Amino acid sequence: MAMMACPLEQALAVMVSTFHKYSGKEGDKFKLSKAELKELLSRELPAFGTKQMDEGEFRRLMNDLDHDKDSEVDFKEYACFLACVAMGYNEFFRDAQRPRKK
Ligand SMILES: [Ca+2]
Repeated sequence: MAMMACPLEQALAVMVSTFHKYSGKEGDKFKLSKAELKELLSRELPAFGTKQMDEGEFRRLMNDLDHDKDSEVDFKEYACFLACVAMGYNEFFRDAQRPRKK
């Protein structure tokens, strides 16, 4: 597939395929359960720090992501979360590029 040569398209495809890699494990095939979300975060987004997250923090994160309160994270909720993470990265890079006193 020629289109896969473009990094941004590749990144979007990875976003989608990563969701399905975990959402299909148990329960609703198209939603992430709490356990699936936890596994996805710790394996695919280790920089996010879920390893150091305690149960309460993880529950709060899950609660924040689960906008429609069905106790699962659907693709839309996951996509919103990744957009938030991307915005966090953006701020990080922007701050890192700012001239700093040495
Ligand atoms: Ca939900």
